[in-house]
Amino acid sequence: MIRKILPLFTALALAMSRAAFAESGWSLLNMTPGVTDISRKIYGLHMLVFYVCCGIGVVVFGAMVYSIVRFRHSQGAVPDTTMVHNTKVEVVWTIIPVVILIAMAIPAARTLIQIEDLRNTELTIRVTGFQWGWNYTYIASGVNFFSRLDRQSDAARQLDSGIDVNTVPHYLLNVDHPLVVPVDTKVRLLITADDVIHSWWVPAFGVKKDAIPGFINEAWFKVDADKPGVYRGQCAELCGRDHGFMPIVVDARSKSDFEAWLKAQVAAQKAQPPAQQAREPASSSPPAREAEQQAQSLSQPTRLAVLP
Ligand SMILES: [Cu+2]
Repeated sequence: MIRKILPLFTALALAMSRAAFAESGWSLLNMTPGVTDISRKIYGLHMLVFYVCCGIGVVVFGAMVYSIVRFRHSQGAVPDTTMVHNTKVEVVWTIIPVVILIAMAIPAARTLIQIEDLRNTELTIRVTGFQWGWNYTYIASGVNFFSRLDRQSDAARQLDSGIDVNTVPHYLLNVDHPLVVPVDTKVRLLITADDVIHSWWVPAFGVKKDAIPGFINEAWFKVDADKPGVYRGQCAELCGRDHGFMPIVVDARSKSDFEAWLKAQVAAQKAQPPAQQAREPASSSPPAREAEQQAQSLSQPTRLAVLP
């Protein structure tokens, strides 16, 4: 009877503890596996190293506690004052960490090489960070727009705004124009900046790359075909006063939805007279005019240099 009940009881206890763990919020402390192959690999590496650290901790502290208890003075232990070194032990405590480090370095290097592999990308987007927002250019189609903190968050964040930030959806994590990308497509980002160093960071994609003025950094991601959705990130490089107010939002859509969106953007861009193009964020316009438009529409003055 007990043999039958015990596995059931154990399974129930496990399920309950898992649910309690998820509800407690403790699971939020860990990294998430994300929605790309690379992000899952990074998560796997993180867990591997975490478990290795746990194992080392248990062995080292276990040996320490055992020695302290077993060889205590009250039990008649006498310290060996003559021993200065022990070659065997020294060889062992050198070889074991070296083996552990190599065992961790091999999968890490493999993933790093994959992260840097920018062959066979299908869509290229230039990402330009500025104080304080992002500009996206779809290289092949020329579609270009600014992506800044959404107006609701911007209004609520002002001193004495009187707006309860809890009423603002995705407070400080929402933008006016999200970056739209297709799922199941290898998207290449060319990341740069106009003024100071920023960093384009979307945890769910496993991408965090510095945006440096005068340099173009590359990164890529490929969102799982079955994971369209909205993914959020932030600037990850302290870039000045409003560093905390330049979130990133990526809208990953199905390939057909993306194509339709891109077509509409291109058509809208063509339909606009040149003067209007300079004012409309979802269109291509000369950087100097964009700077004017930025300065007018932002609540604080903004500087936007012409790209080199
Ligand atoms: Cu920044």
